[in-house]
Amino acid sequence: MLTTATLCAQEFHLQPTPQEYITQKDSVDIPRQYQILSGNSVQDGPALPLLRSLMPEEVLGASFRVYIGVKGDKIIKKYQHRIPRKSEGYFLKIEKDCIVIAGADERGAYYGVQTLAQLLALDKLPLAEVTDYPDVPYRGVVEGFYGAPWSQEARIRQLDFYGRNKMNVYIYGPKDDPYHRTPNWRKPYPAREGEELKVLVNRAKENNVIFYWAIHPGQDIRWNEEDRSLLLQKFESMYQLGVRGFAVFFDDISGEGTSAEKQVELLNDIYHNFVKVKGDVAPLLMCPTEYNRLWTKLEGGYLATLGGKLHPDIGILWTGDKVVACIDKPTMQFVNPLLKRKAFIWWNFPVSDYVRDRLLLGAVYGNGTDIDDDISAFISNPMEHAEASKIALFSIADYAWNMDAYKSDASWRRAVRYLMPGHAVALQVFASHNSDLGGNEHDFRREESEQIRPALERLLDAYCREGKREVAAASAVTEECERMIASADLLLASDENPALIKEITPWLIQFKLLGEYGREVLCMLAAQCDGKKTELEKAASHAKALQVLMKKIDA
Ligand code: 14T
Repeated sequence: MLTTATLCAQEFHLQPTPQEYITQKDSVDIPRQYQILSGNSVQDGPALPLLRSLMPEEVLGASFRVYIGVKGDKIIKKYQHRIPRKSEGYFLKIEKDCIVIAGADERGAYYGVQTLAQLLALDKLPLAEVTDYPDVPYRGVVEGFYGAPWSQEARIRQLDFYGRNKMNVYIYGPKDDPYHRTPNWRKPYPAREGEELKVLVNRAKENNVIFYWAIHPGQDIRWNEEDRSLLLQKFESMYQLGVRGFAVFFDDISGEGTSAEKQVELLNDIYHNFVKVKGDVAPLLMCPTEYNRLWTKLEGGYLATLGGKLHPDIGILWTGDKVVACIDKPTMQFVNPLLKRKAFIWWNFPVSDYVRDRLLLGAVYGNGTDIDDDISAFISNPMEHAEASKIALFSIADYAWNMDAYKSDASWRRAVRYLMPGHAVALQVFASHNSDLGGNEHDFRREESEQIRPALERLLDAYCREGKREVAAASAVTEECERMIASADLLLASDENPALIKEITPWLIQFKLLGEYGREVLCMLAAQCDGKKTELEKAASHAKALQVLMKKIDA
């Protein structure tokens, strides 16, 4: 029999999947007392506070030692040559009497600590060496959807989630924040909202996430000195709140605002007179009006103007061949030469603002695993349901960190387990049936209910062609209906992840009704085939009632 410890070790998988993880059979007890020896370069960032929060019983002079530093720091000199030559890379080594965390830079050291945090959740620390770095420089999320913006609490949980999943960017740009867009982009935030943003900015820093604040002025901007200066004043007020990343969005607008020449002039001006002057601000970003291939009018020269005239250090967002599309090599081969830089990918998944009755809880698949060298970023636009979005975000973090190793289905299952370890089976059943978007304006579809499809097809086929009930298929479908009902009940009754359950409750109620409905339909089929008239009528009236209930929830 497997012991709990070995079970843990077997199911254990570092997230996001590291580039190289070598373990020995041997392990070491989690040290009770230890001494931390830290290099100069980690004195200011969040790496050391995180390490101290994980290992709170620091004792001066203890024999077990934890070395943490950045390339160039004396304290980790011996391990210098083991640090990957990649930004945000790190080398982590666990020995019998010491732990070494050596980062290529401060964020690298921080990610080394995040990896250690995952290992510390095991019963014993495996003797291990991790050599790791991200494939894509910027990984994260753009809160860029239409609909109810995320709550303060949801955003705080998101930022912690990004830190743990080694995502380094959060772009604030909810379409329904009036101070982000027309009409109020010119005005500073009222005091209360400003204070809340300040809290988020600090939380982002604790998680080593760049908090980008985006402005969306295009619908009513006048290309004059007054609006230029109002925009810079707004950025200045955000800088005062602690923001150190800025973006200007020109998507989904019409009229004057769409001029490439004017947009370029404004962005280059912000670059020279704000970003460069401040000196401590992350790369400036812009979302073009023609932000996907379908909307690109090459004759108009819009993208060529951006490519040729926008300062090369300014990142350009791109959603791919369509508004909603997966990203592959041809996507990048089209756009990069036009932009004259590596596009900053804004992936419109799992955003659901154009299919609001759906939850997009399916696996993340369809993006090329050979595009790491063609993109400067892979950023996801999620659902207005923050917690539910984490299923996709978990795998997006995994994909963008290590494309070669990315396994869509395994990553999806780990995401589900991560969100509700105690109810992973139930949540997996629910997610597997809540993946597709249905028909939609962007023709973007996802696999759904794959595990039951063969049985469903056999059942339908036998019934439609021969009027027969295929027994094995019928019982497989009935069992799936029972699983749906039980999963819905387990999740509705659970207090494991209240924020998630709250978001998905209407869909859980519907899911249970759908399971019950399916079960009744199968009863009808059995009764009909056996010539049992009363039973058929009984099941039919129940099925009809369930249909009425489902219509109500739908509405
Ligand atoms: F900025 C862009 F990259 C972008 O994707 N903009 C919006 C985005 O805010 C929204 O969440 C997303 C998905 O609906 O698509 C863009 O919004 C649209 C897209 C359309 F095709 C708005 C109207 C459309 F007709």
